[in-house]
Amino acid sequence: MTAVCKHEGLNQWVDEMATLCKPDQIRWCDGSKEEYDRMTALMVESGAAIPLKKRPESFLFRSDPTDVARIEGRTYLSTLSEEDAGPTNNWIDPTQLKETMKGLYNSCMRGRTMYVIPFSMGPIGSPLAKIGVQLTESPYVVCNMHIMTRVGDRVIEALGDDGEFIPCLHSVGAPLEPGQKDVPWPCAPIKDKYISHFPEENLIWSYGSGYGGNALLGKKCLSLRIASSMARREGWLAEHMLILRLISPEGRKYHIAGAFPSACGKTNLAMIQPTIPGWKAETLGDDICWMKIRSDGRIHAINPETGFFGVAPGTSSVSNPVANEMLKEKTIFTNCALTDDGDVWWEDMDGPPPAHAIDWKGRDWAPGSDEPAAHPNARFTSHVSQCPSEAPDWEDPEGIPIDIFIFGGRRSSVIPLVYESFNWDHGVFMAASASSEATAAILDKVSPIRRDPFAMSPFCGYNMGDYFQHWFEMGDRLGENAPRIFYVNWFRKGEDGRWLWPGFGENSRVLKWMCERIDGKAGAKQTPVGLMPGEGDLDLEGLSIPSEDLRKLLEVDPQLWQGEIPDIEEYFEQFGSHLTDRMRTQLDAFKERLAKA
Ligand code: GTP
Ligand code: SPV
Ligand code: MN
Repeated sequence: MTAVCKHEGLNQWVDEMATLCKPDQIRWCDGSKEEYDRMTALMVESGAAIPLKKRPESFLFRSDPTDVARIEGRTYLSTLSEEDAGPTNNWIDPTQLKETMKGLYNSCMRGRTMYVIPFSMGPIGSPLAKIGVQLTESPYVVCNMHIMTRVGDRVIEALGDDGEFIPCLHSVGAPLEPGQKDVPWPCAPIKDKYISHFPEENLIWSYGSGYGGNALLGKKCLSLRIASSMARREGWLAEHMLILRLISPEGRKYHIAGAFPSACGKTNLAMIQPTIPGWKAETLGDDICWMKIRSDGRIHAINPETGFFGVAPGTSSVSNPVANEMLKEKTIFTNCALTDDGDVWWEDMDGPPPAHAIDWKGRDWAPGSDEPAAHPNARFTSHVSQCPSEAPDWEDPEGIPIDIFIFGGRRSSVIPLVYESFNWDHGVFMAASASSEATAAILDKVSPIRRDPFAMSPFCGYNMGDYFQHWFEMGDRLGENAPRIFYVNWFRKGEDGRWLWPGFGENSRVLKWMCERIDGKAGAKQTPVGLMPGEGDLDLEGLSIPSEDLRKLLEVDPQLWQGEIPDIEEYFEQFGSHLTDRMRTQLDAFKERLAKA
């Protein structure tokens, strides 16, 4: 039963948006299992969803080929002053953007039902939680939101008659004329897509896309772009980070928050199965982390989401046994291939490829085909409760105290396997100068390597120069309680193109070194880039890795690093007066260390 909403402001906003979008009807979502089942049944009937014989309560969706990932070129941060959005965001004046978008929204839901999805990011009632309400005509979005967030009546109850909520208007932008037959994945052409944020009003307007972060507005739009802007005003952090608990053989718990750009290993690390005997890991989150300093002086983290929207290709019992298990039932698959016996398939899954499959575009596929069977950004949506490594206290409303921050990216050269910052300010500099190679998680091509500070470049809801300053200030407030900061690169390649580091579960060896650093048990050597494990400091027992590879992985080549400097400088330069002198001091000190090396 849908609760009657007594929130006048919310009712009025829903009315106004319905008047603009003109859906045939309006449905308030209650978040129940019945509702989820009703929606999937509807989509199976329409042909949008394919039930999977091999995986109970699981469905395959195929998106429109133009709607397969986030589109950064169509993502906007609309502040009154362009300077407040900063040089890393696309900016349009709010009045102008709203005019354009109102034109698109006008009658955009004709022939369809508008769903009202009240959702909470974070446990309802948690001091860290925020409530949003998404309007959408996409039943696919409703089902994904059921998995990824806390949806329904309990949110309406928590809102009461005057609670604060973040309005999130979404439309796929494909009205139906009377008698017009629907397509499996309605969306608008790329030129009409807009993923817009108005951080000064805590407002989100998304138009034209039904995929991932463009359409599941609790994710990047609310939990990162809008939340990071709120976090700056309110003195907390909203980050693109996984949250992981490591447990040593002695039972000591370490809490790690790690930021890597899209498709650079967050889900894999969040679900790591350590290969070192006696060490265990528990998953708290794989994409988004909200953190506040509490009265104990430490920074505490929650995962605002309730599900995983993870990259499918590459997932196997070897790379990610936890996810492999999690996906056996109750999962939504998008843009994977379909096998003849009613299962999904993707590149680098266990076992040999099927002799025949239907690819993500719905065409016949066989091994040796020119194109992959699954789209490289094909994804699964599964609830946290299905994750075998889920931490029992993952919903703790007060959050988990963080010991370690990890930053990183995907770089086949230059950047070593791991290094530690000398101190907080140096760590902020390391994170701010992070870089990564392009992946399939972004539709529009960016340069082959780009600066992606804190893995937040596409997700920071204000001027990124001010974001760096906010991080420096958080360090000042944390003082002695500040987590230690590390940088990792799992993606170093040899000249022959193979990975130098085995990665995945073996990454636990690097994590163990970090934990031992905190406890003062492991050694490190000084290098110009930071502190690195010296000979014998990494636990490599039972791992056969050529010593030459290891040498490369832990090598700092001052000349190669010199080559990074102009790019880092140019990147920082664009922030002008928004770049704090504290960052310039770090850059100068780094240049000096390199020159002396
Ligand atoms: P988003 O969901 O886009 O934010 O991505 P993510 O950061 O969660 O990335 P994910 O864990 O899904 O990894 C993406 C890709 O990186 C997959 O192809 C993985 O196989 C690969 N990958 C993850 N960890 C490792 C690693 O330790 N070594 C290597 N070589 N590849 C890895
Ligand atoms: C990312 O791109 O970082 C993702 C996928 O996690 S999406 O939710 O589509 O943004
Ligand atoms: Mn992500």
